[in-house]
Amino acid sequence: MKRSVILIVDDEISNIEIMNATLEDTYEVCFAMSGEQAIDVARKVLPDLILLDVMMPEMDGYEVCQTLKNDRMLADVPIIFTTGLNDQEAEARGLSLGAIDYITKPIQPISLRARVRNHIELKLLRDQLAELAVTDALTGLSNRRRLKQTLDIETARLARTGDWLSVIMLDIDFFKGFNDTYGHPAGDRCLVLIAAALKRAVNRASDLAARYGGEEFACVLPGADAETARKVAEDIQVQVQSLAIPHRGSTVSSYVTVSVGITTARCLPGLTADLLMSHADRQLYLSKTGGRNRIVG
Ligand code: GH3
Ligand code: MG
Ligand code: MG
Ligand code: MG
Repeated sequence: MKRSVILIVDDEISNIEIMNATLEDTYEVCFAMSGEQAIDVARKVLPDLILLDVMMPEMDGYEVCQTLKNDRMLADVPIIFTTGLNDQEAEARGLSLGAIDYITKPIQPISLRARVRNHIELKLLRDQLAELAVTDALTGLSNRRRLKQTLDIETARLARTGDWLSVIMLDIDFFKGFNDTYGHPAGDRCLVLIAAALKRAVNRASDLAARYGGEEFACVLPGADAETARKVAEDIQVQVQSLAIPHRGSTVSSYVTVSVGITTARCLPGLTADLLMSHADRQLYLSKTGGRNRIVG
C-alpha cells in the first residue's frame, strides 16, 4: 500500500531530526525549514499531514496555516502545530485557524506517533468518503454530483480560455425491455459492461464519464470540438457493439445499443452547465425519435 506523506516544518534541524526518527519507518517524510519553503513543498507533494512549527523567522506557522487553508488543493490537509509555546491562547489561536491538533515541545515520540497515526487514519477515511460522494456505486463511474461539479468548472473556464467544450449524452435502447427479458440483475451487469466500454472510449485525463441516471450516461470533453466529440461518440458505439450483449427485446438490433446526443459549445454569454445538458439531452431525444442506435450532434 502507498505510504502516507508527512511534511515536517521547523526552523530547527534538531526538531526535524527527532520527528523524522519517530515517523520515517512508517511514513514518507519530507521537510521544510521556513514558512515559504513549507508552502512550496506542500504544493508540490500534496502531503497527507503537516507538522507545523509556530515560531519561525519571517513567515510564522500561523501565517503558513492561513495560506494553506486558503488554497483549494491544500485546504483539507490536516495540520498539527508543534510548538514550544505552552500557553492556552496560542493553542486556541492555532486551532481556530483550522489546525486539527496542537503538540507542545519537547516532542514526546510515543505520543507524536499515536497522534499522527490517528489523524492520518481520519484523513484517509475523509478522502474515501469524498471519493464515494462523487462515485456511482454500481458502475464505479463518476456520479451526477461530480458531473455537475465538472461541468460548472469547465463552463466557467470557457469564458477565460475561449476553448471548445463538448458534452455527450447516451441512453441504452429499450432497456426496460432488457430488464423484462433477462431480469434486473442481468440489467445491472449490462450497465456495468456499458460503463466499462464508455471508460475505454473516453480516456483522456481531462475527460469525464459519468452515470447520469438509471441507464443514461454523460461525458464531458474539455477542449473537444464537434469533430473530436463525434469521433469519441463513434468510438463509444464501437465499444458498445463489441460487447455484443444479446437483446431480444430490441427492435433495432439483436444486441444492446445506445442512442447518443452531442453538444459542442464555445464561450457564449449566459452559457451554463444546465443549458449544455439540456441541449445534449435534446440531441439525445432526436437520436431516439430518429430511430435509436445513432448519433445526433
Ligand atoms: P428507450 O429506448 O426509449 O430509452 O427505452 P427504455 O426502455 O430504455 O427507456 P425507459 O426510460 O422506459 O426505461 C429505462 C429502464 O431502465 C427502466 C428501468 O427499470 C431501467 N433501469 C434504471 N436504472 C436501472 C438500474 O440501476 N438497474 C437496472 N437493471 N435497470 C435500471
Ligand atoms: Mg521554531
Ligand atoms: Mg432513459
Ligand atoms: Mg433507454
